[in-house]
Amino acid sequence: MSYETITVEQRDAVTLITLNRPKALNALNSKVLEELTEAFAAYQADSSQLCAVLTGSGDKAFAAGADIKEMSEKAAADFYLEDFFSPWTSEIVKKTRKPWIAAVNGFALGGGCELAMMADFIIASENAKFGQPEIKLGVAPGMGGSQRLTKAIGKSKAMEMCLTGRMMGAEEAERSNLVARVVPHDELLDDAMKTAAQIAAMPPMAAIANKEMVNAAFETSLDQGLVIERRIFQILTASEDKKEGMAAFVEKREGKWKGR
Ligand code: DAK
Repeated sequence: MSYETITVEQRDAVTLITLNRPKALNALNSKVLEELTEAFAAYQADSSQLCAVLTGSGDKAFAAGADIKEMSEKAAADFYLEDFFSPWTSEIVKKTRKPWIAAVNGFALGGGCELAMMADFIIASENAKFGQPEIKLGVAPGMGGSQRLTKAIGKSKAMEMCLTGRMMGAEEAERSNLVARVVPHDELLDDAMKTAAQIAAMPPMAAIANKEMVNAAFETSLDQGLVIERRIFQILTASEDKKEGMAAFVEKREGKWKGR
């Protein structure tokens, strides 16, 4: 499938999706979100693909937010009637059960920061800058920023960032648990692709299950989360990959996964 605003490449079992509007710092417009929706659905549906990486083209930005030029022309009724960006507010995240990583190579602002935070985890280049500057435009986060940023870095820092619009650099983002790791700018894509390949080499059903469990921690009480964890563990013990994984360990060899 060919796209206008993103590129999609399969490298073995890893799908690399690149936001491709570098002149607009990869700002997210309706077309980008429509194409991302298709690309993530295709990734989810393709059983040969076991992990994905989302990054931005060019050296400066992952995504500098929703496209302000597009939004400036819309009335409140348009946002409401089009249910602007609604798939990305939660639907796509829920439908993509397989793992994906955001490789943040520069500005991740507004909707760009929100998109990165929807990933299972973020690997950031040392040039990455995160922020929710919507207040400066007279609005506020609309794609989960007020919620996911607060859950990731806590109320005080999230509130400060939303109220002042200040950007957080990569080092502070790592210290604040917003990102899993910071790597040299030139090594970002390589590092993210290697990490994705490492995940893709794991038993695929167990990868989905691990993701589901960790995500449950955001939605449930500890007691409910522990039950979900136990139940998923118990289901996995019935899988062919569990049998193979444990046999491979005992026989000191690599496992061969069936994904079931
Ligand atoms: N939209 C459109 N174009 C953008 C853009 C953006 N967000 N950010 C940058 N650009 C464009 C610039 O206009 C410029 O284009 P030309 O003038 O060359 O045509 C080009 O990218 C290069 O940008 P600059 O010349 O400004 O580059 P600098 O290095 O000087 O500055 C910057 C980089 C990232 C600091 C600056 O560009 C900037 O402040 N950008 C805006 C950042 C921002 O405010 N982001 C938040 C946008 S609001 C919703 C869900 C979500 C949202 C809304 C609704 N619903 C569910 C309803 C999300 C809202 C947002 O994200």
